[in-house]
Amino acid sequence: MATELNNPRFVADVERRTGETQIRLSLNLQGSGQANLDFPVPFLRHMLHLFAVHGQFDLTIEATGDVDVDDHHLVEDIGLCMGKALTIALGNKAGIRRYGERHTPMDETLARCVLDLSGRPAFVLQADFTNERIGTFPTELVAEFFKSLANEGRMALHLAVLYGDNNHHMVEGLFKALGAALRQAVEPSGRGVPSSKGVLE
Ligand SMILES: [Mn+2]
Repeated sequence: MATELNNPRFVADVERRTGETQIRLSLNLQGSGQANLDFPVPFLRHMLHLFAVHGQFDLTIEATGDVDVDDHHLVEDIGLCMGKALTIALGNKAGIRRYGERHTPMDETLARCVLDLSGRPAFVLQADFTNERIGTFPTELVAEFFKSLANEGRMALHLAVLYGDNNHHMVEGLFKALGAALRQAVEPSGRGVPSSKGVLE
């Protein structure tokens, strides 16, 4: 199914309401690292603040959800909305680099992100987390968030913690690496759509 895609505008607003979550999100890929995050999952706020700063993106999120049940729905749906915003903001991806990669040390931890804004969702996370929770945040939701982002952002997202001890540092390294790698991938590079097929959908 062909869809009309505009040239990249680098900004997008997304609103999503379900019986489980209510989310309003604004993303500016050519921002300056301003994060305004208002939702009741403190650890994810901390991580997305790092993502915005290290990617130099402006990111505003106002969200509520059924966190009295579990953080799961809100974390997953914020990932979906971020991916959707990325897809809208990049349009036909003309003139961007497409690929990004970054290693990020965080004290004793080394994290890596390699991504391709290919239009084809794929997700790999290699990380040996040792704690079930980081603060009150269920560690298994780290993968859920990134998977949602990769699916709706239509990217191949490869994340790895090469080594490390502290679980907080491991996740922090991943989010910082993601921000920096994504920034690289959306930077200007030539004029055309960066694919031998001529389209990236
Ligand atoms: Mn921290």
